[in-house]
Amino acid sequence: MKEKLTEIREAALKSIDDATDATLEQIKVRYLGKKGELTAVLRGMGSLTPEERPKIGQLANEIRESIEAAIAKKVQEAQAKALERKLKAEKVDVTMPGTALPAGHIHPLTKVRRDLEDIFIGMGFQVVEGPEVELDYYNFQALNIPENHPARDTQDTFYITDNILLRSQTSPVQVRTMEHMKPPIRIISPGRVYRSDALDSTHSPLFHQLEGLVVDKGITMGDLKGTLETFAKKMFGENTRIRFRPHHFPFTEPSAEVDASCFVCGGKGCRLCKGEGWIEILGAGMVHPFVLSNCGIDPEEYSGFAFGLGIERITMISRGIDDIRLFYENDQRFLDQF
Ligand code: 2NL
Repeated sequence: MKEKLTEIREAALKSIDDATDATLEQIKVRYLGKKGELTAVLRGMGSLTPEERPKIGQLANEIRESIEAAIAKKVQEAQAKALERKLKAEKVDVTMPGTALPAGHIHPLTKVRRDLEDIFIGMGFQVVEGPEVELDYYNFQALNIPENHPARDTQDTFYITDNILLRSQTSPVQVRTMEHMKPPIRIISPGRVYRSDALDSTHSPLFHQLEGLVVDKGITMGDLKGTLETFAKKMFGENTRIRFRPHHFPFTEPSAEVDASCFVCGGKGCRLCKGEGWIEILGAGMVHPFVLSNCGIDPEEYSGFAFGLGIERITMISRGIDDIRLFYENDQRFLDQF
């Protein structure tokens, strides 16, 4: 019987040693279960002498314990191995450098609009906005643009009905402001404007304008020049000078086109200014008395100046961009340069 028990122990320990997770439970049942081999041997203890019985009983218990211990050890090893595998698979190297995600950034037109706004806010102007779908009255009539003026041609303006259109300038915002604001008025109106132009390197049916308007008692052309000179120096550099060339707009009198000295060559003439030394930056003038009275402001008591610039144009000049279409195509290779 003793030999039989030792055989069982050797066989059990060997098969535990070779066991996998799946077979370990079978082995346990095979040796230690109610119908197991060890139990079967112990059942035959009745045939032993009273002296042999406790010795064999003790041996059987030792064997049971050693089999149980071997199984427990095997289970623990398997668990440790599984944990190790899991830790290895899920390992995170916290010292690894992060992956930089490609970050978006401000569109050049937005950047320049904000710069322009900051410059004029710094001079005491208020930013006002208004509708892009406008009445003919605010876009043309109130601004002293006559019925037969070429700007009113359906070739140039997007009409929605006879008297509703997409604004072709941001002046209507200023007309609306003058209607309800008492002077002193110091405002800029940036925003989208629409003209029925074919798209080419310098024209787009949608572009962005920023207009300025100052109305108060005693406003003169000197105030206009000083304001625009301060603006030009802040936008293009402290050495920038400006000059006025006579022009005509229906809504200002007198009117002027305004040039800035070329910030690349300083006025000597170069590729940017096409040898001129000067670059046209905006149109301006003294608000026409008709426009003031259309808006309920007495031109005998008040005077004002106004100016309008294209944000695309200013951006193209200051950033050396030669094609307006680049602003709207959202080509990353273009946008990433700003
Ligand atoms: C340009 C330059 C300009 C104005 C816009 C304006 C607005 C009011 C009254 C008078 Cl409410 N003028 N705006 C003045 C001069 C020039 O824009 O090249 N426009 C076609």
